[in-house]
Amino acid sequence: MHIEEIRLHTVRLPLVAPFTTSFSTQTERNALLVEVRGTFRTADGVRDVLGWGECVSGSDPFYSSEYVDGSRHVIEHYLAPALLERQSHTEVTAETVSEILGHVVGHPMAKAALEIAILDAELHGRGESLARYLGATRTSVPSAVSVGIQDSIPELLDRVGGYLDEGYARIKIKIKPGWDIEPVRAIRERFGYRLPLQVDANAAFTLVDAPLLRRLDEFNLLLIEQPLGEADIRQHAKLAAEMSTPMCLDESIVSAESAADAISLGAAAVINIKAGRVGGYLEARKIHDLARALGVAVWCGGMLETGIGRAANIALAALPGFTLPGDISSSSRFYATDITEPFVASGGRMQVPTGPGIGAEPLPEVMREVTTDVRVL
Ligand code: OSB
Ligand code: MG
Repeated sequence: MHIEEIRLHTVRLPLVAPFTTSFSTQTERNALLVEVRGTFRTADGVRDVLGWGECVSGSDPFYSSEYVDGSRHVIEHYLAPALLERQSHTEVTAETVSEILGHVVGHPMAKAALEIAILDAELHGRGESLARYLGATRTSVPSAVSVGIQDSIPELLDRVGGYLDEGYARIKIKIKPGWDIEPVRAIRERFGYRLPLQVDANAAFTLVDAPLLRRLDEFNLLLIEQPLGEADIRQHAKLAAEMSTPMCLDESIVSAESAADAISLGAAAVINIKAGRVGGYLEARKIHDLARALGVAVWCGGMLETGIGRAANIALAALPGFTLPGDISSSSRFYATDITEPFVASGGRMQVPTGPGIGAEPLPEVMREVTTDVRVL
């Protein structure tokens, strides 16, 4: 496409309830959205196109090194200028974005947001959905939910019960040292051993905790997600060899290369794929393809996305290798008012958007209320 303008919108959305992980408690989401306007050449002429992408970095650099203000800065001062410079002599396409931005070290979430906004615009030009473009084979995907750390076991059981009443296909609970075995035991005692259940530690443990973590083996969990540090791929392999619960990596998988390393070392029986963490939906598809070829299950992670990021995640999760339910819940799980038409799961499933591109766009009247900053690049 030819890019005419890139706009960065920062929005602030209150959460319906605080979301606590081993690394923070969040009561709102500050999200950075990329809007790309330009033109796209088709067989019948040149069309105006518009695309949207969501940057999944959080307010603070606690999940990974990226954070909203840093992402906005690197897009404004490095990434967007690199794309605009390139198109002064060569056409920029979504499939060349990661190569064009390759000289900037890191910042995968910022790069991913630009790539998906350009891809959304191009797919609008071609009248093709993201799901179809990526190679999706399903028209709906299972909808599962991530439950934050609660103040007490009774509150946890209430929340889980509420989500089960809503029909979610699987429950994931966040764990940390001191909130680990007992919450899992309580859920099993209340809801039974057949409920699809998994845990996510967000890197809060070390190998010294192996004897404790092994106690999770008796609870028939689908998987344990990222118990150890981001850089600890070898330690995860060691821990995996000592546990029967399947080992799943999130933070440690930053590229197709790290996915291949983790799989070959025995550190990942399962991979949580988040497009932002790996630099975009194209790299995410690569990891899917690699894992599928090697018989490793993948599922689609979430980062409290607004409807823009959620729409794209649903398309990704419709690929055939996504054999476990993803952290793809209804918009209402986090937001009373989403910036797009809300996504609503029904019967534990979410319909895959069929419209062109990601199949969702911000509602101007909501954007007017929640926008805190706009930059025109
Ligand atoms: O580790 O999967 C994670 C949210 C923010 C940062 C990291 C994680 C999460 C979640 C939420 O678990 C998943 C969702 O968006 O539903
Ligand atoms: Mg995780």
